[in-house]
Amino acid sequence: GSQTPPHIALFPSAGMGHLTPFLRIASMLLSKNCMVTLFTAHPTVSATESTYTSLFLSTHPQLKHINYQITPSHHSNSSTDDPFFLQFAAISRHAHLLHPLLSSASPSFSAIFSDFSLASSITQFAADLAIPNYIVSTTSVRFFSLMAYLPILTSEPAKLSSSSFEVNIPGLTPLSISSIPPPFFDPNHLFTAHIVSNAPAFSEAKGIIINTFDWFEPETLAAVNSGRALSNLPPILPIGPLEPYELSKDQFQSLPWLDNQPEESVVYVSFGSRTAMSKDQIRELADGLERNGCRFLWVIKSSKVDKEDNQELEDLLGSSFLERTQNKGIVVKGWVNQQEILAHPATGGFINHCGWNSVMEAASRGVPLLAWPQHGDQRVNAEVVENAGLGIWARDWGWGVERLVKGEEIERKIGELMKNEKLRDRARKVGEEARKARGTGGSSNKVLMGVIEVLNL
Ligand code: BUP
Repeated sequence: GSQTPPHIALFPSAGMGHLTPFLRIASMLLSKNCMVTLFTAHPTVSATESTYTSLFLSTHPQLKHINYQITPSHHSNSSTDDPFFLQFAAISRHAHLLHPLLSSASPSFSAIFSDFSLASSITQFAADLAIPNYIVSTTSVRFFSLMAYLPILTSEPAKLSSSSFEVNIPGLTPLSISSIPPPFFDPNHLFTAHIVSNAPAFSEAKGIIINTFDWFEPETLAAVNSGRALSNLPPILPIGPLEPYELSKDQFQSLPWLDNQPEESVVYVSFGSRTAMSKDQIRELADGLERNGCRFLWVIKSSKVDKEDNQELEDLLGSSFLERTQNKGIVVKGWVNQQEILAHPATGGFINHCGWNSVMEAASRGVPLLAWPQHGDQRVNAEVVENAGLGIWARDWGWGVERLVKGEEIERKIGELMKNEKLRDRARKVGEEARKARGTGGSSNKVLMGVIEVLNL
């Protein structure tokens, strides 16, 4: 190897679901004596992203940080008002700013790790500057495969029609049509167009780094890596579940309540950083929790982006719910330390939207899931969760926005989640397999060491 350590450029995209895996990768690379420069777009969509970045910098002083200024997109003439989709587009529009930042670095970059949503621009610069580019996928291999195949699906409408039964990607098990994100049926939707324009660049990458592990998605990984499916893709490199880095305690609301609950008795309820449920659905969920009588820790969001999130809990739930359930559960607003909650011995189940980071965090801790996907990759992820045996999925609850799921139905499913010994054992087994994968000699650890070895050449 060379004298100087490898220098890696990290390019995350918008949202905590995209930032989190990059910070975990940064921490891991630093611990393996790599130099790391993190590039972030300013302003961010949510305040949480800038808070996390600052916190991370303060605890990882070796990390170099470059903040580049962007002008946010506006939704007036676009197909969506989702602030995160708009930010993906804005970051891509400013990609030209990245070229000089990449070329002027000292020491020069040994590799780039970039979010899949930036693939097409970064690939060009990487080729131009002869820096190997690894794409980081922040979703399951299953959903990544769908994105990689999306240009073909949208170019032949017969292959992707809401009236068909399933979607076939040659070499992979078919995807149910009901799991395809609704925007994918509209080629002009910003989200669809964005993926279609980036997917062709996937094949130019040196590898696709994915936060998953062999045991969790064996079929899809084997099909793609053997070339039986999507043979144009470079190697898929499963290095997950990514190890969370230590978060400083005083930055989060502390939850002493959890410490006083019996082992594996509490249902943790959270739908991630970007899903806001309707008020009616929130009330039905409250009803379901109360009917079931389980202990719960519920993190509520009533708007998509943290800054606007100021509707009072009492408004949402009514003060009597909070009073009636005060011995059973707590409802919190704002950001919690999820990795700590999932690691807590009192946590026995997780009602979740199946954001991929949450899935991997639950997998590492062996906490069973009740999957309640809301949008995007989440139904495909839920299918992966179900197949791996980490959780149960009420398919007929739809996309969350499709219909109001009643308290009675929720009550029953919570019962299935919390009183099912088989599920609990299987989830524990998933946890063991996850720890094995990233431990010395484990599948993910070997893949990771392989990548670092190449960087050191
Ligand atoms: Br909310 C919340 N605390 O209060 P996902 C989330 N998280 O630590 P998302 C907290 O944010 P997409 C909170 O542990 C995970 O690492 C959580 O990522 C953490 O879902 C991350 O699970 C959230 O992938 O993204 O953000 O909804 O929609 O892209 O899946």
